[in-house]
Amino acid sequence: VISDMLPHIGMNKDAIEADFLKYLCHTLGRQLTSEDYYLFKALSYATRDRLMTHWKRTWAAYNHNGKLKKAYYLSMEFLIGRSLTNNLLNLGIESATEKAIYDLGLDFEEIEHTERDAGLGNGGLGRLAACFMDSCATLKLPVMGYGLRYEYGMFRQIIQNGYQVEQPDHWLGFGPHPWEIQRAEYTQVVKFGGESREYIDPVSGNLIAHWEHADVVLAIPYDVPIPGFKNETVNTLRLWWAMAKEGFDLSEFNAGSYHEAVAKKSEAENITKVLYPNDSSENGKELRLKQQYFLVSASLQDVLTQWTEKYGSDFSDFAEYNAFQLNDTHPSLAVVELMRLLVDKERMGWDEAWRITTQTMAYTNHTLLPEALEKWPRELFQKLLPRPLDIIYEINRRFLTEVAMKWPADTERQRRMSIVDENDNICMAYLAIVGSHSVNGVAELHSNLLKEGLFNDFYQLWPEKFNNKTNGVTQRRWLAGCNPDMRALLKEHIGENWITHLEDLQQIEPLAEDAMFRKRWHEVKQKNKKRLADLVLEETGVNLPLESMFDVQVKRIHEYKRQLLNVLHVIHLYSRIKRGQIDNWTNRAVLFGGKAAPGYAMAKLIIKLINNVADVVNRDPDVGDKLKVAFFPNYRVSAMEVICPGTDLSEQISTAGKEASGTGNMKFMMNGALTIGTLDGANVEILETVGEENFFLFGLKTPEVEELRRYYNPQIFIDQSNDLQAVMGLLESGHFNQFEPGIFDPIIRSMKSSQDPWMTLADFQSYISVQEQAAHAYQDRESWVRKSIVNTARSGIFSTDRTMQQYNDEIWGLTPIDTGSVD
Ligand code: DL6
Repeated sequence: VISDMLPHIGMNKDAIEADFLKYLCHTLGRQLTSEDYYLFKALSYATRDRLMTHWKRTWAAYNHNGKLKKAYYLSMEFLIGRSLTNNLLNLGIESATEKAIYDLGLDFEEIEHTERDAGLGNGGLGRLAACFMDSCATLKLPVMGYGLRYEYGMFRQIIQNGYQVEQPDHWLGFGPHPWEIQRAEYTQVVKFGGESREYIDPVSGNLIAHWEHADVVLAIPYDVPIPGFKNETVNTLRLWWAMAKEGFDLSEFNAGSYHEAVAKKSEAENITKVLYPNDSSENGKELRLKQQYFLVSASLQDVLTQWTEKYGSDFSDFAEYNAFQLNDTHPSLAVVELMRLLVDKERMGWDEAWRITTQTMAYTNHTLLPEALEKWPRELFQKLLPRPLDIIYEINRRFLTEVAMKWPADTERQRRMSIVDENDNICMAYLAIVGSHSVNGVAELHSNLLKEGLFNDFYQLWPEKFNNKTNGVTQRRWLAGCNPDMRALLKEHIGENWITHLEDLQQIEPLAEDAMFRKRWHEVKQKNKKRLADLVLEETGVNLPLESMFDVQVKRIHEYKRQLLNVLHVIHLYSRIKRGQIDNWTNRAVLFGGKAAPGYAMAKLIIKLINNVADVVNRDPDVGDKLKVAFFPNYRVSAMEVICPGTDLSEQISTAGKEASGTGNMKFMMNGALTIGTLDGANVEILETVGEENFFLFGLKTPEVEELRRYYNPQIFIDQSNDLQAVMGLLESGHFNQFEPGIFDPIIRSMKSSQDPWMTLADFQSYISVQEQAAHAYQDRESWVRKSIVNTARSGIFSTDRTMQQYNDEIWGLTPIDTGSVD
């Protein structure tokens, strides 16, 4: 490893300071008084240097140290957020670095906050992928992430007149991202279009195909280092960027066809231009299918190139040494691409290629929502991916034969299970299941619902494929990094082993009975609330009183997540204040945040409603500190790092059976918030872990939702509840939209419709009465703090270290590698 030939790079304050100054002055040509951005960049380079030796050694340990099984996490999204603080933490040099910076008379926090979030994901699914990468490196597992380097990440949300307005997020706009390294030497070529021509291979006699007259696009890899926690492992996240093979066509340009001259180039480069901002509905766009194929084709070719460079064309034990995890159906074309590469390129027989493919692929499902299940029209495939389409048909033909053998004469079942449906759409989830040896959901309830409902036919055919892997979050970012005061308090009492063994937090539970500890715990929470309140004030102009209960719902805006139910509760509180029903009142600050998919009109209208209600409530002199409401704009990873430590009550209120898992729920719990929630997703496991006395449970359960759906009549719930009548009365009277008559009618209509799939009104009464219990509980500070401590103490199982250990034990079977031991 070349870096071993260089002088050792010091990890102490003086060495860091010297490198920081060197980058600032010699590389960037700036000085200490320059803008924070340059200070950030210089500090990032100094930090990256300290990752480099271990990164190279890790790569060498994985690739030049005999045969070793590796896993590849294929994901269209990695929602990384900021990296500087996290990398300093995992390197164990945060205090030395902070000291170096402060000694130079600079403000470390300001520099930290200059970093733009790498927003290469929509929400939970993308952030989960980033947490997984952190945990794999910490567990020393040889896992590589593959994704796309979008030039524009998740849009920036601003609020104008209460409405969401989207602005482009050109996160790379300030020049090269300090955490990535281009590796042009590993460039791959990806094909689109043309046609597929089958012929018999004269050597093997197998039916193979030529993919002819295709357009090609270059896939250029950019590698991002993923350090484990103080363990000398630095894994790699490889993000592909699309570049046209032929640059600008000068002859066409000279001939006057400027448009044609640039068209091909920009068409190719558009592939990684922008992240699709839909988290829960299929995107259905040609460009999205191109992105998906681009990701899997480049990644699989990359893996196969590395394999053939070492082992030639002997693939007999490929499946023993390679595992691919498909993050949702987005990369499920990997099944087809691996078949194509093995059959067409490596000239392998179909059966052998299929054995290898199904033994290496594993699929994770992240949603039960039918509208999020991807289906692609056959014609689109024919146009863009003619050869992969042939392969899909052959996979389906063989698969349906297997189904017919198991259930002869059951043609209805064959119809239901076909990868190509009766409308000639390719069902990507079915393709992923058929092509994988493992299919998992992301929380117990969700995995069971997959088996009982959505994938029941497949479960009957292959029960052994189905399993559960409950999600988690990394405590490095979501506790140690984002809550330094709690970290310090924990360190005083139980040390820091929990940073890699989160179950150790259990040791603080007995301290819940120690009044002094509770006092300290409360002080930490209040300090975090102050930090959050300052940010909310800066971003929204709303002042959240620190003694009020901070009641927070931040996540994507979607009807199933029921921000509407929360708004109804806010209106209910407001109506009580106006009616003078304020005996035994608990002051509350309700914070919302989240982005709506740009094409999702109802979600955008919900944002407008929240803002209008906030406006009315916050301006009303009768309300004062009793109730404050704010909508936090441009919710993102770095905002959550301030929001979750400062939260008292975490809102996890989706319609039962709709939220696959949730991971925000875990971040809040870990930081000592209490949950108010339905029995949905991982809430079920949180409740089991903390017990009913430390959780505010309400609402219909999944089977009750399904039962009620058959005869749902929301009017009955309105008729039965004076509170709901008062709330609906205020809404319908236009109280929150006096100058914009009728704008909220679609919301009112949908809640009052018997077809409302989210059954918001059915859960209203139960929700407000449990909210009332939460408000009373908050008044007993000692008891609330006890519950808060218990929530943190029992959050150990919600670490992605546990999740990754389970993926490894039950799906991948990798051996942890001590990179320090490579020779
Ligand atoms: O598994 C990560 C995350 C879950 O925690 C959320 O419950 C789930 O909604 C999300 N799924 C998606 C995919 N599409 N949809 N909806 O983002 O995955």
